[in-house]
Amino acid sequence: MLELSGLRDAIIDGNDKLALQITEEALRQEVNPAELINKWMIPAMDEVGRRFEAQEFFFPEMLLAARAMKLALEPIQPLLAASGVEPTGRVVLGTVKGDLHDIGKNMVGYMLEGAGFEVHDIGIDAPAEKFIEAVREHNADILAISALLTTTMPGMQVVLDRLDQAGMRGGVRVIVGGAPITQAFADEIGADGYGENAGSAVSVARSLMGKD
Ligand code: B12
Repeated sequence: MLELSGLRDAIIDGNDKLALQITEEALRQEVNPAELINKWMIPAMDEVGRRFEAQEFFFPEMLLAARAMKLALEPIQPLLAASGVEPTGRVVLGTVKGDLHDIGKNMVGYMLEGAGFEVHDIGIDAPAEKFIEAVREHNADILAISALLTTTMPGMQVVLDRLDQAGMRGGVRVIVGGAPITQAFADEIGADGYGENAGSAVSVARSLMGKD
């Protein structure tokens, strides 16, 4: 019998091939992708974070775990993004300047695509100007910004300020998220929405589009 705790352990151990193998087998056995992500994969990353904080893990271990997580997410991505419906809205998505974390951002992107949004991902370490240009280029309805470090959170305020200065703040709804972000922080910087996880990113985005 397939032991799904092996997926969590493979990610923590940075064993990307095993993590992928278990994920593929689980999907063949029709295990729900949401269960794989929420019960085994995200807790694995939380454990990696805990070990990093406790100095049991260092940067290389964290990087290997992230690689394993990303590889294991590959066969899940098309399932999250599968949707044939009309675009619900256009989203520009990115991680703020100075921040290289993108696993959670990517999951938000897949889920938004799955909910029918057209998603333009501008990647990681994105300066404010890059967000502004992308919003303009794609005529975005929603700008979704991710930050995983307490030191990069203020970069979100910079993006909002630049949007304001460019006279574009009224034309786009801004949603923010990432592990250190809270509703209080979102309110403080004047964002239109906050999502704790990829699922709530979708409900917030839908509600901002008036699609509740
Ligand atoms: C993997 C990882 C890395 C990888 C990232 C690889 C990659 N491609 O992403 C690497 C090794 C590169 C890395 C580097 C660093 N990291 Co790191 N990292 C992590 C770790 C273990 C997991 C992050 C993750 O992927 N989580 C899983 C995903 C699914 O969750 P998530 O990102 O939170 O996303 C969800 C929600 O937050 C939300 N969400 C995310 N974005 C958005 C956006 C919107 C709009 C919405 C609505 C929602 C939303 O939805 C997502 C899905 O549900 C965390 C610990 C942790 N548990 O968070 C530390 C952690 C974030 N890292 C940390 C640190 C310190 C660093 C480094 C500074 C380490 C160093 N000394 O160099 C560097 C910084 C590099 C940089 N400039 O960015 C600290 C941050 C502490 C702090 N207070 O700021 C943490 C918390 C570890 C710890 N406990 O100390 N890291």
